[in-house]
Amino acid sequence: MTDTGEFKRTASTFRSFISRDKSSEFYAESGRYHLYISYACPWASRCYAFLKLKGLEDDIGVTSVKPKWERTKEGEDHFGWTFPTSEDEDPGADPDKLNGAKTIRELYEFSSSNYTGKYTVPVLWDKKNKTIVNNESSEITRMLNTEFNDIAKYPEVDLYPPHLQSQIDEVNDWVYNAINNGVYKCGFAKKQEPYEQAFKELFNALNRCEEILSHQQYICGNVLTESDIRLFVTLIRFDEVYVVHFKCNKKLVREYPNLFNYTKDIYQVPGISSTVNMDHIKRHYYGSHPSINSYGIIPLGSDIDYSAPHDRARFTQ
Ligand SMILES: N[C@@H](CCC(=O)N[C@@H](CS)C(=O)NCC(=O)O)C(=O)O
Repeated sequence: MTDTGEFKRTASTFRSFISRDKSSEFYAESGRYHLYISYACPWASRCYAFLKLKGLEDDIGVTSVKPKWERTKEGEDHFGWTFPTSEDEDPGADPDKLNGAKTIRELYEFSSSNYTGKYTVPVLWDKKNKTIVNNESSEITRMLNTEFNDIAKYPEVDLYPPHLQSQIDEVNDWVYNAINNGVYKCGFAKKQEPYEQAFKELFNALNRCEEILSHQQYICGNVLTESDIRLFVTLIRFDEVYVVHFKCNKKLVREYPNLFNYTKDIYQVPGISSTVNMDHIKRHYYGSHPSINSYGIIPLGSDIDYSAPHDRARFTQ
């Protein structure tokens, strides 16, 4: 939070790269890496979506935390991601079988004794060196896209193809600032003016997407790319959470015909629906931010069926 009441996201700290080059410190081997996620978190979910789209489930394990933040250390005020103690404590959340940690915080503390940053997900973990390799989703997705191609079930899937890279980078830039992070800027603003600024930018950007998606199936053309996954993770949370919890209430995604059908289209790409757990999403946001929802009441609406038919096949005919 800045003095002017704006929400500013801090940069990630662990920034090593896994590589397909055998001589590298973090060589892309099957069974060596593990991805810690929260189904609630859009940044973690985009990594999980890449893992599914590349067919890496048998090579990289995944553990999901409990949705609602809890105290991470006795006697301290910090609240964050925790693991359940058994499989059935909180369906969808898994105990940390790999390291026996009770919290994501412990993984950071194992990896760096003087770590002072936030204890965020996603965490990409190296079992061999018992350390966090990387905790920045935009980098993790790039590694999953290219570096595991010798073992991935779908090496031909390229979500960042060379001929679209500059366009993807350009789209990611405004989508990140105005939409992915824009909803957080609306939700966590502590003053009216930065909220209004973020709100305007958000809806201008959504209008821009709506217009682009009126003449092509995906945001960078007629092929699914990284930019679609990045946009999707915010759109799928929008009507259920951001409209209410983050005061993004100019319009619902389902009032935009192209954006809504596009959200359903991406949801129905094989593998993607299994990365969306709406129960975790709602319980996390409404339950973990007492500063903006002090009683933790979870709104009952809207129960949207994203598996319902959509009209996006019109671009492939
Ligand atoms: N730069 C990170 C951001 C990840 C992030 O902000 N994750 C949030 C959940 S959506 C988190 O774990 N927050 C924990 C906290 O703020 O203490 C990425 O994109 O990977």
